[in-house]
Amino acid sequence: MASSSKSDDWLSTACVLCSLNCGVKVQLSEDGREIVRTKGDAEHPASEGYLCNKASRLNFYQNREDRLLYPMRRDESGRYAPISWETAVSEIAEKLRAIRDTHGGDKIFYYGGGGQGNHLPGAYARTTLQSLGVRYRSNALAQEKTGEFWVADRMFGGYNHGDFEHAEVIIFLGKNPWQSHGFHRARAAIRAMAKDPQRTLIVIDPKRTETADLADTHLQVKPGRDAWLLAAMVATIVQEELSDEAWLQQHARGIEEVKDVFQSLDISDCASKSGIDEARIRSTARIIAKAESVACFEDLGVQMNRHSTLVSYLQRLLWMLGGNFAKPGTHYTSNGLGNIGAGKAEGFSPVTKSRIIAGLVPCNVIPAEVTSNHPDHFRAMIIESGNPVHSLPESPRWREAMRALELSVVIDVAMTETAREADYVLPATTQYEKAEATFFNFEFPNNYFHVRKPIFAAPEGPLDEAEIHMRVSTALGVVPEGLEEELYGVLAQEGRTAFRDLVFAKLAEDPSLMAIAPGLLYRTLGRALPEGMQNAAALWAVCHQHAAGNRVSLEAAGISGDGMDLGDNLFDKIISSPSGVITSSEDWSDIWSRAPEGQVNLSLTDLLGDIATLNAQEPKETDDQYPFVLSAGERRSFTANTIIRNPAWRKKDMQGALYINPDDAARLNLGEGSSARVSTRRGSMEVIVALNQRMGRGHVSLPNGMGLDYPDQTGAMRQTGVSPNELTWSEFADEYVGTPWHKSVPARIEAID
Ligand SMILES: Nc1nc2c(c(=O)[nH]1)N[C@H]1C(S)=C(S)[C@@H](COP(=O)(O)OP(=O)(O)OC[C@H]3O[C@@H](n4cnc5c(=O)[nH]c(N)nc54)[C@H](O)[C@@H]3O)O[C@H]1N2
Ligand SMILES: Nc1nc2c(c(=O)[nH]1)N[C@H]1C(S)=C(S)[C@@H](COP(=O)(O)OP(=O)(O)OC[C@H]3O[C@@H](n4cnc5c(=O)[nH]c(N)nc54)[C@H](O)[C@@H]3O)O[C@H]1N2
Ligand code: SF4
Ligand SMILES: [Mo]
Repeated sequence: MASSSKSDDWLSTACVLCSLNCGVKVQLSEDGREIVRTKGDAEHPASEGYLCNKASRLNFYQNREDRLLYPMRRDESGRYAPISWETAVSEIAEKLRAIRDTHGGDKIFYYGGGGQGNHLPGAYARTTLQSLGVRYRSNALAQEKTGEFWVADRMFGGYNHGDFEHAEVIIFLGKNPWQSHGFHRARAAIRAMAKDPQRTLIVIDPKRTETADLADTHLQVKPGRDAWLLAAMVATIVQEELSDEAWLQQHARGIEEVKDVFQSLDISDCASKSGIDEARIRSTARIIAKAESVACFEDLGVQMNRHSTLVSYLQRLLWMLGGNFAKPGTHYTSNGLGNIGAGKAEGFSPVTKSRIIAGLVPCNVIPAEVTSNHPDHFRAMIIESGNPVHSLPESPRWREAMRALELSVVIDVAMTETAREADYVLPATTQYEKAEATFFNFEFPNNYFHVRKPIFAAPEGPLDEAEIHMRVSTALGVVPEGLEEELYGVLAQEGRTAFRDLVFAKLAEDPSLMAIAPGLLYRTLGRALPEGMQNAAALWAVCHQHAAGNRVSLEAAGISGDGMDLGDNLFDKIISSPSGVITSSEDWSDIWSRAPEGQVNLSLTDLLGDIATLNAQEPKETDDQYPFVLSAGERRSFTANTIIRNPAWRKKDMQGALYINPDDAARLNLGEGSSARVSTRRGSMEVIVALNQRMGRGHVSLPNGMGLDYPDQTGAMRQTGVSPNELTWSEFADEYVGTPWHKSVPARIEAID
C-alpha cells in the first residue's frame, strides 16, 4: 500500500463490508489508485462517524490481483479466454433469446439484486429481465431473512426493527453484534447498554460471545433448541398472567388463540429440552414482561437453524405480550426508499413447489430447480453481485447445477467460485468506480438514504451493470430506435421538467417501456448528472415512486415541492448529499398506518399449530457417527462474506480456524494449531484447530466466507481456510421457507497425524 497521500482531501463514501454501509471518509495515494487513510464520516446521518475494525482494510476490496478486466468465455476444454464486449453481448443475447423463444422467459433465472453495498444493479437488471419475461429470481435474503420477513409481514405489515439505543431490555437472539453489527454503532451501543444499571442486556447464544461477555444475562441454550426456550418464556408470561392486557386489547388481535396454546404448554419439559434451568427461564421472562421497553434482534444463530420461521414468531410473541411495539425503545416498521423486507408469500417455485417470499425462490432449492427433468426447470441463469456456488448450501451440487444449465452468465468484479462454473463472465466496475447505494436503511423516526460518488476512475474493460444490461436489451431488440436520443435531446435542450413530462407520456403510451426504463434513464438522465453520478439515474424513478405516497414524511424531513416536483427535489437532494440525507421523518403513531387494519396480528395459526406439538417433539441433533454440532459460517473480526478475497486483509485468524472447546480438543488429542478432519453427511474437510473457551462442549464453529482462492506472489492459486458449504446440504432446511440449518450441522471431528 502506498504511504503518501494525494492531498489533504477527504472523499466521502461508504464501507461496503456489511449491510450498514457506514459513512467513510478516505484519502487516496498520490497516484489516485489506493485508499491510504480512512476515518468515520461524522456527517453520515446514521453512523455518525463510527467505524469498526474492518473499514481500514477497504483498499483490499478495490485493489486486487484477481480483478476481472475482460469478458471471459469458457471454451470446450474448460478454459476461459477473453473476448470482446461485442462478441459477449451478441452471443449472450442470442442464446437468451433462443431459450426464451423455445421454452419461455420463465426458464431463465436471475440470482442477484446486490450484495452488502450495491443495490443499484438490482434496479438496472430489470432492463434485461423484463425484456426476456424472466419470472423467477432470488438472492441471499432467501437463505436467511425470508422466514422473518414473512412472519413480520403477517404480524405488522412490514419488516420490523428494534430501537436498541433507547430500550430498557435488549435481547440478542442468535446474534453477535460485537462482530457482525446489524445496527448502527453497535459496539458503542453495546458498551453503553452494559454500563447502564437501568438497562438489561440478554444474550441467547450457545457460545459465550464477545456480546455475551457484556450481558447481564447469558442464556446458553443448547444449539438448535431456541424454540423450546422461547416457548417456555412466552408460556411463563401467559401462565403467570404477566401480559399487558389493556395495550393488547387496543392494539392487537388474536390474543385469545395465542393464550389457548401457551396455557397448556409444559414449561419444565421445554426448559429441560432447551438446556436452561426452568427458574432462570421464568425469572428472565418476568424481566422481559415487566420492562418499560424491550427491543430484540434475531439473526443467523436462529434464522439458519431448526424451527427458524417458528422462532421468528416466538420471539415476537415474547415482547408483543408486553406491548413492545410502536413506542420508543421497542420495535417499529420503517419508511424507506425501496421496500426490502416486504415479505408477502407469492406462489411457489415451478419444480419443487417451494414457497416464494418477497418474490424470492428459496435458495436451497435452486439447484433442484435446474437439474430436474420437469418441463419447467430452469435452463439459464444470470448471476450478479453474488457468489452462490460458495455461499449457498451444498457447493458440490451447485457446481453440478451450473454445468447443467444451457447458459450461465456471471457479472462480478472477480473470478469467483461461481464465475469459474459459468459459460460467460462479465466484468463490472467496483462499488468505488460508480455511484452506488443500498436500500438497507431501516432507521426510525428519521430514515435516510446515501448515494456515494465514485472515488476511482474505472479501468478500461469493466462496465457498470447498467450499461451491460442496456447492451443486452439493445441486442435483444427491445429498445426502440431513436428513443434514447429523443429523450436526451429534450433533457439537454428543454430541461428536467420537459424531460419528465416526455418520459411519463411515453410510458403512458407504451407501458412495455417500463421494462427498459432504468437502462434508458442511465443513458439519458445519467449523462446529464454531475460527473461520476451516472449510475444513480435509476433512483430518479424510485424517488418519484416514493414521493407519490410519502409527501408528509418527506416534508417533515425538509424536502418539498409542488406536485411531481417533489420527486425531482428528493432525487436532487439525494445526489447532492455526499454523506447521505434524511429522507423520512415520522412519529411513532405513523407505524399504525402500516399495520394490517391498524393492529398487530398475533395469531398465525400454522405456527401456533407447531407450538402445540413442542412437548411431543424429542429433539436430537447428533448421533454416534456425528457427535458434534457444527456452526458452519460464523462472523469473526476479519470476515466479510466473500467481498474481499485476498487473505492478507486479515489481521487475525488467518486460516479461519475451527473453534473447539479445550476439553473436547483434549479428548480428541487436538492441540492449538493442529490439523483435524471435519466430516458431515455431505463432505469432509481438513481444518486448523484453535482452542476456544467461548465454545460450549460438543459445539464447534467454522468462519463464514473462507476457502477462497487467491493468487500468491508467484501467481499460483492458493486457498485459505475452508468453505463451509462443502459440508452442508440443501434438504437440511426450514419447512416453510427453506432457510438452511447451517448453525447446527451434525459433524465428526478427528485428529490428523
Ligand atoms: N465481521 C462480519 N460481520 C458481518 C458479516 C461478515 O461476514 N463478517 N456478514 C454480515 C451478514 S451478511 C449477516 S447476515 C450478519 C450475520 O450476523 P450474525 O447472525 O450475528 O452472525 P453469526 O456469527 O453467523 O451468528 C450469530 C450467533 O449465532 C450463534 N448461534 C449458533 N447456534 C445457535 C443456536 O442454536 N441458537 C442461538 N440462539 N444462537 C446460535 C453463534 O454462536 C453466533 O454467535 O452479519 C453481517 N456482518
Ligand atoms: N454455511 C454458511 N453459508 C453462508 C452463511 C453462513 O453463515 N454459513 N452466510 C450467508 C449469508 S447471511 C449471506 S448474506 C451470504 C452472502 O453470500 P453472497 O450473497 O454470495 O455475497 P458475497 O459473498 O457478499 O458476494 C458478493 C459478490 O459480489 C461481488 N461484487 C462486489 N462488488 C461488486 C460490484 O460492484 N458489482 C458486481 N457485479 N459484483 C460485485 C463480489 O466479488 C462477490 O462475488 O452468504 C451466506 N452463506
Ligand atoms: S459496521 Fe464495520 S463492516 Fe459494517 S459498514 Fe460499518 S465499518 Fe463497515
Ligand atoms: Mo447475510
